[in-house]
Amino acid sequence: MLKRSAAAFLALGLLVASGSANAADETVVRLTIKDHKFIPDRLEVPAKTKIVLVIKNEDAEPEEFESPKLKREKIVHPGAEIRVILGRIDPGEYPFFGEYHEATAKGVLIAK
Ligand SMILES: [Cu+2]
Repeated sequence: MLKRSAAAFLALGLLVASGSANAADETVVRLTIKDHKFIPDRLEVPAKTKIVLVIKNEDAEPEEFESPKLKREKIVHPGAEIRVILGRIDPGEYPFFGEYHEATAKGVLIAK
């Protein structure tokens, strides 16, 4: 009985360990669209690490997150939240903008 619970405990420990290792490998960065602007408009992320951008649109109109340099283009519906997986990017500056409100919705992601 004691041996069995020790084995179960060890198995659970391994599951938890591998789960947290995956999470640590990923950097989640949040962007909010409000009043046709990106908040924040400047993001710093670690280079060469898996980056996941979570973009929430708090406006009543759709917006399109677009960055030719990041090769991403994705519509965010009003009230919706999307995940944009950028993968591991090289150090540098990556401008982005909202295609539907380009005059105000702009920002830059900086990988260091
Ligand atoms: Cu577009």
